[in-house]
Amino acid sequence: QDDQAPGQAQANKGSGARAELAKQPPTLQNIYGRQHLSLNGRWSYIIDPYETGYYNYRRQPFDQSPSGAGGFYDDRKPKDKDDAVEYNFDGSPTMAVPGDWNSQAAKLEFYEGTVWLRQKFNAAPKDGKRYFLYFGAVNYEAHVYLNGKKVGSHKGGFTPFQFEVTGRLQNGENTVVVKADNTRHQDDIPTVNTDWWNYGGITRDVLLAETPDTYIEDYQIQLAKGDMGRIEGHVQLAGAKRAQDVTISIAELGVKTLVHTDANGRAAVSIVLPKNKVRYWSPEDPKLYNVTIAGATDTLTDRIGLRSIETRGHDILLNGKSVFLRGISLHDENPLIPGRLRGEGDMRMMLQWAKDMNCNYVRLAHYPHSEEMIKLADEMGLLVWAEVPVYWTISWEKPEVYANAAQQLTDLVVRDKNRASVIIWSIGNETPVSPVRTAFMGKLADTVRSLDRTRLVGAALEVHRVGDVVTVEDPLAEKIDLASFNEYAGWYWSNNKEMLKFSFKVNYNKPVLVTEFGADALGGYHADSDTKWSEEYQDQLYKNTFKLLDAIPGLRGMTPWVLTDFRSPRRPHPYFQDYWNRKGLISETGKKKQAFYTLKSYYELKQQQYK
Ligand code: GCB
Repeated sequence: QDDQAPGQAQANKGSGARAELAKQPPTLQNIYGRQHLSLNGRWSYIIDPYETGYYNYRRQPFDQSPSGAGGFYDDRKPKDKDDAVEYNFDGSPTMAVPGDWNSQAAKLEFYEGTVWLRQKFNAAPKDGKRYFLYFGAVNYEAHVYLNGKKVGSHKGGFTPFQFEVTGRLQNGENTVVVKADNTRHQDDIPTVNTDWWNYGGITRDVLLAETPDTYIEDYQIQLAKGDMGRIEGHVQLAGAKRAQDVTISIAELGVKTLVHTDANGRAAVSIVLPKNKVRYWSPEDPKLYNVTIAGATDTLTDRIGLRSIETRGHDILLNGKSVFLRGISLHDENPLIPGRLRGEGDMRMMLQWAKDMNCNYVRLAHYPHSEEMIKLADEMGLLVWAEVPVYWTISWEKPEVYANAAQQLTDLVVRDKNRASVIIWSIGNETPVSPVRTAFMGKLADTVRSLDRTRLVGAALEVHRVGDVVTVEDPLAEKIDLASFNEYAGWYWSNNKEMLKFSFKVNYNKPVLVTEFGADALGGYHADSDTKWSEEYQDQLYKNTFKLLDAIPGLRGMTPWVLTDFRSPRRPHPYFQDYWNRKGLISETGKKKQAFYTLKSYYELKQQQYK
């Protein structure tokens, strides 16, 4: 496979990697379905605010010097008593990986900068096998070294990346060192200004995957657009013997289809499904089929749901039937730690809370959540809005910023394209209307459609208010499938007493999704419903909001802001906030606020209406 992963090309540019590092095969589809060794666990770490382990005293990167040596990634020990080394991973503290660093050491709570992390592992590389060092996510920039040699770098805090390390693994002990840097920059995605904690570190799984010499690199197995009787997709092999016979089978449906990959390793897949046998995936029946892809050299199994999604006028049709999206927004954060979700238990807790509220849908804001989260949504029966961190005021005019955004979007779609739960790709949140922004976001919409024609494209738009009339009008709305917008009546604008004066005017014949509304409430703080920060205020705001939104023709769903309280540096009020955004329906101690039950009752009604 000669193709260079677009992500890797972009990531390596300007990041100090040498030319030979630039060529990396595309990220493996279905990493968890592969033979792999988990490198999760306790990693030793060194906090390095001045990047002493990366630059020499003339500020030149060690890894670009002729020897490539000198950085902390050498993991050096003094040779003798007359040798001084100013760092030592042995004897340095350790932290859990996956895990953000902010929640693991008091001195890292507000830290933004470089931390070095080291892990040792044993390997026994076999001839004829290929090895990939895979990271589920590192926020934000990662430089990765194996046994003292650089294997690559990556930018972007929420998407997976990998480096092929075939021929670089040692028999026996190996050392992997990661320089993780969560410094914010105006020209990154996201930019400097957000309303969430800038959790740094290796926040998702690290795996060493093994594949055969010629392996299944990627596949797409989903219902064809507009045809519930047929699967359409592709299979992509990589390696010397990439022209092969490959069978795709779904034993439970009696399906077995043979394709032949071409000289580039690619084959289109089209499978006619047996009539009246398929159980279509839905929140009520999240049926997943075991799909096996088998070539002469490699076999992979995935659990895949089959469902269709489309819009018609105001309706969202799931498997041909109009649905109301009973949703909630959530961050990738466990309020109880607090910190990033670290594993399946955390993820189940969050999604179960959504289900307890009678949700059939979640907005995974404001960046890609983990692959495991999406798989759980598949399994638990929750529809998903998946998003990239094109949030607020991006540097719209710079081509490299666009390239970064497009790359993160591409990596998200490539990773999750086989997940039935994902019905909407969101290209951003509350981006301010202007010609450059609309050109930027319009191109993102085109990009996502070129990658996946089967799902809907959304964006959380802003509204504008003239007097009491709230209008949804944005040239970007023409490019997406939904009239989807955030509104803060009763919180940022006006109050509970007066908010019912507002009316909404949506100028599009598209399904209306209210992607956010909400109010802060400190869990356990009780007052009357006119007192901001009280549970009663939040509860009343929800009741008022249902009245306002139910009056919008075409309302087909909502994702109030937000499932749980979450940490934000923008929220310093000492009593009510203490660096928490309190719009959660569940507090940071896991207690359900009053509005939780109000939303739950409202969703019970909607469920009846759309039965
Ligand atoms: C918004 C943002 C969200 C914030 C929220 C708030 O409009 O999309 O990220 O956290 O408002 O609480 O202000």
